[in-house]
Amino acid sequence: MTRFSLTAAAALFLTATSALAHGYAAGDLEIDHPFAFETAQTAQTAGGFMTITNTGETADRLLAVEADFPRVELHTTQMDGDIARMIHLEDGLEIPAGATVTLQPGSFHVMFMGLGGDPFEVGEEVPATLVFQNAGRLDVVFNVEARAGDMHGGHDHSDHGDHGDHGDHGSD
Ligand SMILES: [Cu+2]
Repeated sequence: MTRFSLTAAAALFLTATSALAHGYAAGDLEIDHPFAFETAQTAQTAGGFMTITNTGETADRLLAVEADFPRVELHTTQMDGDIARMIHLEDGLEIPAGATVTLQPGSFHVMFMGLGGDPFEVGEEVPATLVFQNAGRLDVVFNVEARAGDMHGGHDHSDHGDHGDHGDHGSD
């Protein structure tokens, strides 16, 4: 990689860009745009999302995510009739060779647990370490973003089908 000194303007540009999308690499894995949604004031949990691509020829496994909370777990969401249930992936999440695994609302996610009165706020950056079986440990930052459905102050339109299901994690 070419090294060069950044002018102030370029540094500002890079900072602004990285707020919108950011990525990481570890071994054969590419991790794109870890983010979380802002939470309600009283929320005890928050979901973390990202895309993980395995460009190699060997499967890897996201074993754990470490961050400064009482618990951090890997979950998946399964529909049980009309009820979305979160299931703790105790063996982690496989990232098959040549595959892209997307952690997203209604599916796989990182669950930050025990927020304890310190909600996630838009613009906040949550440092975490991803622990992979083969690729090892990777420090990343989850950017906290606004919930799309809340930007205009309401849920009048129901065109985001799974948004509400994932929204509160209240039963966790
Ligand atoms: Cu969860």
